[in-house]
Amino acid sequence: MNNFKDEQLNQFRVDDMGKDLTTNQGLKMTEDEFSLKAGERGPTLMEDFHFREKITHFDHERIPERVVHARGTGAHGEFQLYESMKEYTKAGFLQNPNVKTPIFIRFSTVAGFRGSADTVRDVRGFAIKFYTQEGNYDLVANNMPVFFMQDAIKFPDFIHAVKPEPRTEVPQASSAHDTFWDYIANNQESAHMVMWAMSDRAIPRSYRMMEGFGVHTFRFINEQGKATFVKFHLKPALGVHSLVWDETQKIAGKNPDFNRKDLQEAIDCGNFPEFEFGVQLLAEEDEFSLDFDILDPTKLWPEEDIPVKIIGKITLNKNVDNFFAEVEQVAFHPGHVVPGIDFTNDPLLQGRLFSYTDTQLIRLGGPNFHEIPINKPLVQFHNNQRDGYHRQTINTSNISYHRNSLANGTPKTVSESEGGYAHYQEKVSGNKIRARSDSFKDHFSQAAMFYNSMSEHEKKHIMDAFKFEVGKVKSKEVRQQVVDMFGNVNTDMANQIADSVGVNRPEGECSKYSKVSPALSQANTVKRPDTLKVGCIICEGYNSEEFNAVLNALYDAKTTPEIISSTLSPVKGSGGEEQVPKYTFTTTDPVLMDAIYVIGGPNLDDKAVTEVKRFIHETYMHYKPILVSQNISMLLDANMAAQSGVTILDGNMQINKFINDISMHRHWDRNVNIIATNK
Ligand code: HDD
Repeated sequence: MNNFKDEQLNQFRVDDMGKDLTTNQGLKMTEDEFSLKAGERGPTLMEDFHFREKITHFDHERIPERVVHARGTGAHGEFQLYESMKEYTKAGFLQNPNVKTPIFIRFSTVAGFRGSADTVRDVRGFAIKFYTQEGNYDLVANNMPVFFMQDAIKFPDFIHAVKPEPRTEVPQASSAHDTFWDYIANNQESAHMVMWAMSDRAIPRSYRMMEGFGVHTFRFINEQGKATFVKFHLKPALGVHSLVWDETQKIAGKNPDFNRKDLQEAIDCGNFPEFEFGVQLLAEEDEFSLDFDILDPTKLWPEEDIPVKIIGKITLNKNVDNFFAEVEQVAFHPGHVVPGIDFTNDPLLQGRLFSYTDTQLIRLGGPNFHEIPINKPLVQFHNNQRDGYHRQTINTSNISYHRNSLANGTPKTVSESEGGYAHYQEKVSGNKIRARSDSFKDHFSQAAMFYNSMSEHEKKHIMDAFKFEVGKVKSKEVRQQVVDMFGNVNTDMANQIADSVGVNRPEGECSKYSKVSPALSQANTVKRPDTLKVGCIICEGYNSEEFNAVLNALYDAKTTPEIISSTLSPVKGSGGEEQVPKYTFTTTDPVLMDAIYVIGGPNLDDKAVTEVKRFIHETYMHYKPILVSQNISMLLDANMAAQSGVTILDGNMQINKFINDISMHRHWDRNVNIIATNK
């Protein structure tokens, strides 16, 4: 099936390969290495238009990075609807399951600068542009279902607090500092979101393994004008998986582009990332039926109470051709809607509806950013807006005003039945007032529900994250305030944090909240071995029969085996065939693998033994599966073999076990202390 966006972009793609070098005016040049000078050793001449053009263009190459979500990556794909949503919405792209809608997606971190590391602890942006036949629809989402504040007017304050501190511009891409936690303790509506940010969700293994959430309550409107409240969800086919904290910090140095490369490589290999697209629906008459306000963006709708209805699928199937042109210039906006999708009075959403166009004006340099190829809708646009920086269209009509008779009143507005957008006529009344509704005043019940719903290892990770982050705060007063605040969520958790960061335990016990929502635990999501990276460590003379059996099983299970050895030279097995390693012990690292298989070989020298032990040790400490051949099982530390996810290979049964272990990804019940005690 044609991807119409791809066809549109094709008109703008330029291949310079094999071409003559010209100036921007199309003039072929004889020389591009030497500026025009008065004598071989003389000064460069003003006349050198080629030099001036080249340097001027270079001087102007940078545009302002996004004020938030500066670090990210993107890909093209398509949306496939499973069943018509006609009953709830008239949105064209949600009517016919036979129509595929082209999309562009951008994933991002929030706080870090454009060149910061991928694997930092942070929220991840999850922005999707649907190029529909009714214009662009943008779902500007995150990988967490709630937000730090209830009103957009606080967004600049929060961002100032989380960004590097103004005096020193440190720390980069990290919330582990005084101003962030000072903001949190003084703005307690952030409690629920902070619980998510301290959880494993904030350190995803892959953009392909994250859930996405539209956060706000939106409105669907059907053909009859009936409204239904809706929350949007994306669920990854591969389940939700995270890194462990120690890994993230090491990866930030070993491969700061970890998540970016992961996405690009998966798409290049044809392992197209997939996300199910779902909606939670709430009838308008049930607006007040929940025990929180559906306009409050610090609240989620528990899936056990309002199930997520899966209505379609997103597949990412093409990498960008040019990062700047596509990923850097894409401009999202929650206000890019289509008929059948409307807003609610969530004060965070209302404020966002202003901010996004405004930011593009400075970032992309003027009001014509909708004409940049990646932003251009598939349908033509016609109105009386004119001129401005970088205008591309040549509007031939002499008429650029409404109402007119010279152009028969065109471009003309159309009725709703002809596809015109009409805002939902919600009845609104009230006094003008700067205030927060009483219904927005509970800040802790869902924060507690989130914690209550975690598995034991997830709870431990949350506590460890708090201990790290709050432990980095220099102000003891702020540390105390944070501990007191989170005492409202869970006493045991707050006590442990207090003990670790050297402040008093919070007063009183918090046992008010017992609600649990199992869907919040990523431990309950899909587990599959597909695409997980298995480092296969080989050495000259390895057992070919065993290696082939394991490799075939790994491929059958759709994992991604990657061969590692001392050098990149081909390695000969016992059967005479050769394997060409992808990495050496120094060009990759155990933190970059999801599992390891160590076959070794008879010629494993001392240096290789040291490296293999390092790979085993790190992989073990990060709870990842390990398979070792029987003949080198002595490289395992004592008692390690008895631990979960560690296998010594002496037959096919063990290969199957290893594959199952990879599906589990992490083996949390492993005793990681045994290494320390045995050394
Ligand atoms: Fe935002 C970018 C998501 C609240 C103001 N936001 C941005 C991006 C994502 C989100 C994914 C990156 C888009 C891209 O990849 O280009 N933002 C959210 C979510 C929010 C949210 C899910 C709460 C539910 N944002 C929010 C508020 C404001 C902004 C309250 C301001 C009042 N956001 C912006 C921005 C950005 C942005 C300054 C920076 C770059 C851009 O828009 O294009 O306008």
